[in-house]
Amino acid sequence: MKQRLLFLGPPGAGKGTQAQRLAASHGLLHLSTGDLLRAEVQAGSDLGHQVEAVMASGELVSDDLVLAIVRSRLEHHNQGWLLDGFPRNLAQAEALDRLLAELDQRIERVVLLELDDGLLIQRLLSRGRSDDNEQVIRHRLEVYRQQTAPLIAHYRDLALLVSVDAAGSVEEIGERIKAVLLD
Ligand code: B4P
Repeated sequence: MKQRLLFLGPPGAGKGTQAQRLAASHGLLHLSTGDLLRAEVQAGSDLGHQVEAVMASGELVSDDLVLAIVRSRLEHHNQGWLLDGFPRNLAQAEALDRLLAELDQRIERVVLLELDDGLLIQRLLSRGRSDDNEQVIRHRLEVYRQQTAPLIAHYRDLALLVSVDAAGSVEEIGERIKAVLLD
């Protein structure tokens, strides 16, 4: 199976849910920028204070902060990894390419999880995280369309992209993902 992966998709598509399962079953490092940022907020660190309001509004945290977090985790990790929710815009994707070239590593596959807006909103509202009210969710979807969706073409051009239908049970989607990582 491919060992160096990105999960891409709109908020609520289930990136975190699927990434956690796949990383646990295949011994990959699971790097969720969302989880790492939330941990900083919870810990009340300086970084947490800087990002709290941005996350609550549904905007993206600054590229420099996110990149520093990713760099510190990948720098000393030579085995398989799964990046979940990063990169989130073209600047982050280009910075990741530079970082990986420096570390002599490369992305093997990008999995795009696709789901209708109706289902996304439904899932996020039932998750009930503090940034999951309808107004913020709609804004996050807008940010996704404007800033993150251009990455689909970027990774398609690099022949790394595979799309997976993210509607169905967690198990069904997990099987679809494993199937596209085999060859
Ligand atoms: P993230 O933490 O990345 O979260 P997400 O996109 O909202 O959700 P995800 O797709 O992982 O869905 P999940 O599995 O939880 O981002 C949060 C914020 O962090 C961003 O808005 C931004 O401010 C900041 N941030 C993160 N990364 C950044 C970056 N690189 N640069 C700048 N800012 C960044 O699933 C959603 C819900 O659906 C869950 O309740 C789950 O249980 C449920 N679910 C999952 N699969 C299901 C299924 N098959 N059926 C039914 N329910 C399902």
